Amino acid sequence: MKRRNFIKKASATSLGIVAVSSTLMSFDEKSEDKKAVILSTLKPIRPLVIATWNTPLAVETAAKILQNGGSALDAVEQGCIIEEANEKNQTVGKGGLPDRDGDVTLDACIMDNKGDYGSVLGVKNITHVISLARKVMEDTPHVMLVGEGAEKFAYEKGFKKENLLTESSKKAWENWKIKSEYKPIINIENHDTIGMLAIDKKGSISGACTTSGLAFKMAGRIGDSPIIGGGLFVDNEIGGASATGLGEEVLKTVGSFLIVELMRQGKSPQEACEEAIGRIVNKPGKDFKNFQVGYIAVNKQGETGAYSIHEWFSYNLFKDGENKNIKSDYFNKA
Ligand code: SD4
Repeated sequence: MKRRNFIKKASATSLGIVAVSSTLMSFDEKSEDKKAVILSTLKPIRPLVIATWNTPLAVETAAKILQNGGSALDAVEQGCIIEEANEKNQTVGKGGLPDRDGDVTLDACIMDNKGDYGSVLGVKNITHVISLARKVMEDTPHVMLVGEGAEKFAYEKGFKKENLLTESSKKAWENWKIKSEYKPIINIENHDTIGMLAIDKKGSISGACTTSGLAFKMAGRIGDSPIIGGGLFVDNEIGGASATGLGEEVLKTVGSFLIVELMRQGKSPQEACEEAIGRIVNKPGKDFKNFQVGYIAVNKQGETGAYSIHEWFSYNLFKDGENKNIKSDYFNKA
């Protein structure tokens, strides 16, 4: 049997043999530099949850569902719901910072182990857009609904109309209006878009991402978070990735899809996240000083990775029964 075919076969989990990506390096028969192929029978880590930023309650909620035998899809939805309801988190759900016109508009997407997804974009008056995205995935022939159409669909599905602009978000908007600086200044220590990836006891992977987007964005602006391959991507055979930070830069490099594809080629989740950040910061003339992007990733074996442009990106990780907030490594150490 050709070695290439052998690798393919050997990585099939149905054989109970698992190729560990950090050690399974890219294999090129013509390469002089023949790299070692190491197969492992290590048990995959599951259940597991990883989420962007300091989101202990969201991750704990998801983890409980998984520990009780629930699906990764339910776990990521219920986990994200926690942050959407958290009014103190001003970049997700209720209490999110509004656009320049004072409207809070939410973006979300969800993707399951079958490779199906649903997303909603620029939705007003609905707090739990992650559940709405799931409804799009499960109850419509489409994958994306935007604005008024998405809101109308929400009411048809029994979602309640809510005012998403809290007093403190309104105040922040009024302060912003004094200068009305039309540029996306990103406070690199205060991103709270939640991207979450989970592996359930059966080994199925799902992911979700929900946000109010960039504070004081132009009306109608959509970021990476509801765009599959941008803010989130899951391939149940390989793993998943999610993004936070300046969505425009994530979209230009199709970051989450890129990370999953790099893992497919044999990179570890950490290596894949680092390369995806590299694709942004290494563009000629790119001035990355004033924006942040952070990625998280997990592969089928439950290896995880995280990397950001600047310091202070963190993530919550639940594995082996423990839920920890971990500071990510980062590029800009100058
Ligand atoms: C966006 N990526 O809309 C989102 C914003 C974000 O923490 O992640 N903020 O571009």
